[in-house]
Amino acid sequence: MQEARSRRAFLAAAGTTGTVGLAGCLGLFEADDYDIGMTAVAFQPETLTVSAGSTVVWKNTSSRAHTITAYEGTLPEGTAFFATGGYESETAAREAWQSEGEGIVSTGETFSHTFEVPGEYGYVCLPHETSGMVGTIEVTE
Ligand SMILES: [Cu+2]
Repeated sequence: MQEARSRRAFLAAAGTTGTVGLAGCLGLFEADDYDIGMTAVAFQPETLTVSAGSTVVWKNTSSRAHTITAYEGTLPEGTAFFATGGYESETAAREAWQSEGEGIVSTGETFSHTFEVPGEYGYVCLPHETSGMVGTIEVTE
């Protein structure tokens, strides 16, 4: 979360600095406020490639509630599980969603995670798993 705040602070600062004669560009900074958006039943883009140490920001750009839940079995060795709601395992995240509808990202909300270890990370939106709402983060050296 700290990285996300730093990033947003940076973007805000960049927008402010660019105000002189570049007011038209402010919209670009806003649009770049996240890396992965969400439609009704899809992550966009579905696959994102970043370099190790990058913080990825998801934003719910749709009118529906979604989750970002790592597929635990796909995570590179030694990396931490990640999920909206802060659960420590895929099982816990699934139970919270199925029993209480918890762990969701509502419209306009963001979630971020920093990827330190190269490899492929699969994740899913639990409410729309059957609709194929899955994504992959490819982390390069
Ligand atoms: Cu979804």
